[in-house]
Amino acid sequence: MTARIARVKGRSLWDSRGRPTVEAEVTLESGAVGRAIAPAGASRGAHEAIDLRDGGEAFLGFGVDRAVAGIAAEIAPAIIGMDAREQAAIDRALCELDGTPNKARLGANAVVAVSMAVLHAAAADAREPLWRWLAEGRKVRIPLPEIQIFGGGAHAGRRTDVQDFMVMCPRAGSFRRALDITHDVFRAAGRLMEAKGPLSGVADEGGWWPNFASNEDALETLTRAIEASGHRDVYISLDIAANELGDESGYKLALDGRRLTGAEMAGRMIEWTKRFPILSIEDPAGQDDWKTMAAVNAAIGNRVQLIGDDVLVTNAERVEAAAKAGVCNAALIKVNQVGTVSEAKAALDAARAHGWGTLVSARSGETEDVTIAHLATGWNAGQLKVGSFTRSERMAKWNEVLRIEEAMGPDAEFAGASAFAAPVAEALR
Ligand code: 2PG
Ligand code: MG
Repeated sequence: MTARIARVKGRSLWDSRGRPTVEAEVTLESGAVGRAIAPAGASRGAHEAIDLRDGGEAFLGFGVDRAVAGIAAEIAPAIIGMDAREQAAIDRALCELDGTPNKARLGANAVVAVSMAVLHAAAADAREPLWRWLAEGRKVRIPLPEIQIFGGGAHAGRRTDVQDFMVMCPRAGSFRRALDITHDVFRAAGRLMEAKGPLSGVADEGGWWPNFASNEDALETLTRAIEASGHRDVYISLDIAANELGDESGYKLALDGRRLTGAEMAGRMIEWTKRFPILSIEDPAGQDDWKTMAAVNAAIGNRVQLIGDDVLVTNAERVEAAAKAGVCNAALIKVNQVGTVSEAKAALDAARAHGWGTLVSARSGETEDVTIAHLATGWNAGQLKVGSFTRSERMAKWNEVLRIEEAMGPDAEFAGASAFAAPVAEALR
């Protein structure tokens, strides 16, 4: 009975937006089984790995029959017989088999599902929960959650330009307490919107649908919601997803009726951090506008977390280049952005080597798959971004971390402020 791969099966299922997605199931000779489902982004960077979609009329072109067929025809024969515990070798084989720089041939959706399913199978074979299998005996921290209150941008019909209005509770002391506090802020935000009239459902990641007069109106409402919750030490975290707003030639804030140059965009970000309790900003400029990113980082990177998402696309080489250029102090890690578990881990390790914060992140299109809860904990990433505080494709991940925290018992250590790059953690003290 060995950990050699005996069977690899792909199938198409549905994601949280009701679009087709890929599930992979890997069975080992020992009988251990691992399963994983590919997530899908809506605000994507140009340098990301590419999903294989069928195109055509059916399912608006989002079908995944070709990706699933590739698992049976090519991926399964290539990795059957390999040892599931050799994740790096398997991921290398997947990359070589695909043969493109961005997984375009077999599809990042097929590749990531298989890569993560192999990981699950190896942990199941060892009879360990995935987080503990990944920790390899090292002490790991429970991640600090970054939780959305309003969802905007590409996840909400562009009702606000800023994509994610989130909160973080670095002093909560435990994951459970951080969620309790977030619950109160989320409800307070809903009550404020109800009182003003514009409460109208939730966006793609479960946050309140953002009916605001301006981006700053949203920031003010969130600040008031935090106050109304009665909790202290709750901070705002933004994903500007500025890639969706423009590039080095200028940024369009449609809701505010403004066009900003890169320098003005940097100025706007810096100003917001002075007016609102903002602790973290993701993608304040377009993916290739490193000049604006570096300007923001130089001005406030000593006290505000600046996360690269579309700018880094979970790519270790881009992390290295970005570190040289001084564009951010934290990296968002999305396995499907690069395609395999090993490449995502390499990007995380590169970011950590530069003293950055690291956040394992979901995509806007998700499922019941909770792999990221285990990656964030087992890799000791320090932070976890999942989306908001409603809908089970989001809550499943938060709930999984609660189980992990309970399983760790008195040994559980909440990452809290230690999750940030040293200067930001220091500024919080
Ligand atoms: C992001 C993610 C999650 P998407 O920009 O960080 O919020 O969005 O999955 O659509 O890229
Ligand atoms: Mg982002």
